[in-house]
Amino acid sequence: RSTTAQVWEAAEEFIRLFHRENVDAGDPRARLAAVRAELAETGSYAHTPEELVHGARVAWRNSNRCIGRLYWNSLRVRDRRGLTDADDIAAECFDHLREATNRGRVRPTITVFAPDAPDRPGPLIWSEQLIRYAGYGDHPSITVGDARNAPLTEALLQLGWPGGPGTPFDLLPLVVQGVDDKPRWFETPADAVLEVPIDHPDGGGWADWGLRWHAVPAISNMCLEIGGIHYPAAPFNGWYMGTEIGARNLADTDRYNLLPAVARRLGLDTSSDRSLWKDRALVELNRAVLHSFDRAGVTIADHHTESRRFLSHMEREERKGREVGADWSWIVPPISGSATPVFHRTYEDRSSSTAYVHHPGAQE
Ligand code: HEM
Ligand code: NRG
Repeated sequence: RSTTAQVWEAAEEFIRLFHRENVDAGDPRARLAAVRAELAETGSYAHTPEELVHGARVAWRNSNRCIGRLYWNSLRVRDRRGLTDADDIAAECFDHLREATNRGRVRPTITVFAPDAPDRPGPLIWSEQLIRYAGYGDHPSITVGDARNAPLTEALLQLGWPGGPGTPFDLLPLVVQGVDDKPRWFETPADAVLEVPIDHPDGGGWADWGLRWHAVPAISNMCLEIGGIHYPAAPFNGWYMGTEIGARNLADTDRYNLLPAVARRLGLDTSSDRSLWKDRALVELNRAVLHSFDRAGVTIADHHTESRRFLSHMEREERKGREVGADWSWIVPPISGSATPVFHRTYEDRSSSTAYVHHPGAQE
């Protein structure tokens, strides 16, 4: 919990930044006085709709781990700060998915629910993302589905979810904890989720394998902090970079662990690491992901393009007199790092009080 003095410090910095970056908003003095008075009286203050929009965008701009920041200023912001109840929040999350998916032309979007109040925490979304696949089993080597989501799957079963059909790609319900309530689960409507079947451009029976992934990554367990105000439920999405799916979700040994199966399908010699069968399988799996999203008409970036965009972003920001923070170990793509320009330099990992922050104890 922050003291009023800490909230004021962050608020003052944010309001000054807002007025500096939005010259139409005029001189900040009147607004600063109003915020100070509201803080003194209530222990909190309410952002104007314009401050909320800019704050959510600046928090994206400040996301040191995100390579996709070139378009930070066009984030669509859905202001749902009036909502505190789980069923309203779940319904708005599903509408968020429909609007953001946009039949495949993915639109970066955030929905902001009620903030923490001084005497009462705001709502919380337990699910790491709005769309997650179940993981059944308590050890990665025996899990059916996504082992990363085994704890969430277990929590759902404890909450009375009957379980899905048991495929490797069962959609989990969304878990939402409203204000003054216990967590509740909500079955995700099929029409809110677009999925892409994975096929390979050279054929070889990949389509019959039944691999798939969802079109939209929507992180729902980070807290949006703007000028000292905390929005604990504020799910956001952009589009995927192919490597997130092809080099991590489907490939990591503690996720779908598919490299051995891909290598077998390609007829590679897996008897020695030195045949580089893992490397070759990774490349083909990533080709399959990009090819499949393209064929389905779903927005996806490749890591070469997204790396170039990130360096354009840095140049543009620096021309505007703003320093860009970044975390090398998250920015560099998980395959072919040195073939992308983001690899060949260093970054400052600076922090800001307007940011997306992991809840203590949440999955990173
Ligand atoms: C992380 C790409 C949009 C905020 C990442 C990562 C990638 C990425 C590749 C690293 C993920 C990982 O290794 O697991 C993109 C692309 C976008 C996009 C291609 C397309 C528009 C957004 C938006 C926001 C955002 C709209 C917020 C408004 C973040 C944050 C992280 C992140 C906070 C770090 C997550 C964590 O700590 O777990 N992004 N992103 N990104 N991105 Fe983006
Ligand atoms: N690697 C995760 C998603 C993390 C965020 N990535 C984005 N964010 N592209 C995964 O599901 O693979 N975004 O807001 O677009």
